[in-house]
Amino acid sequence: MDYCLFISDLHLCDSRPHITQAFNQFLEKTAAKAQALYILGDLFEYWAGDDSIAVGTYQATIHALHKLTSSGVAVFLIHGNRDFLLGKDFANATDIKILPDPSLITLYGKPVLLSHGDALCTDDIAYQQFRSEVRSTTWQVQFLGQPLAKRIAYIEQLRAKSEQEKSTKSMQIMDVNSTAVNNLLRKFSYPPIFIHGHTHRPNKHVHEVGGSVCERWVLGDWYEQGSYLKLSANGCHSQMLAS
Ligand code: LP5
Ligand code: MN
Repeated sequence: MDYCLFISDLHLCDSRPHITQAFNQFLEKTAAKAQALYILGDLFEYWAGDDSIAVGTYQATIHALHKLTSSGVAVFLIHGNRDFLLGKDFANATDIKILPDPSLITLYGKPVLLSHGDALCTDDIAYQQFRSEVRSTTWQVQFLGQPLAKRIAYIEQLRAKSEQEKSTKSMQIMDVNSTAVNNLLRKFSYPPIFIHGHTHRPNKHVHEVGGSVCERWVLGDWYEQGSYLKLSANGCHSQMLAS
């Protein structure tokens, strides 16, 4: 009970029903015993706006998350690049608290920095330009003003364009930029733990900066096998779900 769990990049969608099933089991059997669950972005393959709550694809997950929060487990979420339109209605339907990206929290007496991680990929200029546009209020008001079917059709085109562009980008461009990481750590006074996802390259990196040591834990995706990070007073441990 005295631990918190961290997950990201599940990319739940109709075409991968086994992941939705694995996630439901994870909520019932694993997250139910935790103090809190932190979802660090890209829970869904995409989220076109909160009117998607009524769409069948999402209902089982929304119900399962609400069941978890009703049982007393606190659930927090940071937006990913695919589900940054999750809003107040989703938060109300699940009783999840949406946190800003990045967020500094304190757990077991230690500062812990949380982020999705896409903002750190500063070498990916095309993505960062796209990101700043779609994260603006003006763009979002205009986008959400369109009918759901039209938004989904646009997202489908965008997904195809993104996949095509990614195939031309190097692995290095699509990773976090080390200066961006160091700048963020400095901004938050060198927290001992930093957890993020997005790159789908699960790992533990140790940064010795500003005379401090920071463990940067990168979460894995759930494409092949579910995984999570467990944080207790004894520190962080990454865990795989049984496949
Ligand atoms: O998600 P991932 O890891 O696969 O790729 C990201 C970057 N791509 C994206 C796009 C999403 O994957 C697509 C789904 C998003 C749904 C969002 C819903 C909200 C509404 C938004 C509607 C517009 O984030 C990818 C990065 C990669 O991470 C690694 O960091 O490289 O970035 C890109 O590939 C983006 C391109 O480089 C630039 C895209 C310009 C798009 C211009 C508009 C095109 C309109 C399409 C119509 C033809
Ligand atoms: Mn992402």
